[in-house]
Amino acid sequence: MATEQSYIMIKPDGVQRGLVGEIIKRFEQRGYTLRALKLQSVERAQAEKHYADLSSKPFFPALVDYIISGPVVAMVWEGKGVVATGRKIIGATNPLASEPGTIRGDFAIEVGRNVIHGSDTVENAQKEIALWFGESLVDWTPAAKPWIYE
Ligand code: YYY
Ligand code: MG
Repeated sequence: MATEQSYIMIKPDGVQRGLVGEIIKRFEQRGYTLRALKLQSVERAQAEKHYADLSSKPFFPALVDYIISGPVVAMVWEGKGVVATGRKIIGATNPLASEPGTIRGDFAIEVGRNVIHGSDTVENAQKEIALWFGESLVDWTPAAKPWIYE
């Protein structure tokens, strides 16, 4: 049975613009299982760790300032193919290149205000989940599981 997990985070613009419910709905309705969720302010050091791979990029300081500019909603979603499918649900990094029907394609215009983060590989998802949640995921079995998986 699938246990793949992705770290999904609604960025401060998504929270400020009232998109939390809409974004959660898209993962929930697809059939993915919510394993952890919290609204939190982000320390600069935490944002820098999360985006450590991008620390040499010219946009890194602005990216960190953006992520710490207001509360974020941190989540772990689980299910078959959730990392790659989550990226499809989210859309391309630059919202102008994101297809309509994706979260960024429906709700964003600029790359520096692209509403949501999603892990890009299973390995990075595990690192990000450890960074944001440690071991504190909720273990539960959705009643709908046999209606989503054969
Ligand atoms: O995984 P994803 O969020 O789609 O893109 P990344 O290449 O990992 O970059 C992380 C984050 O950095 C992106 O969501 C917005 C920001 N960013 C930027 O501000 N300008 C760029 N040219 C590229 C990325
Ligand atoms: Mg990324």
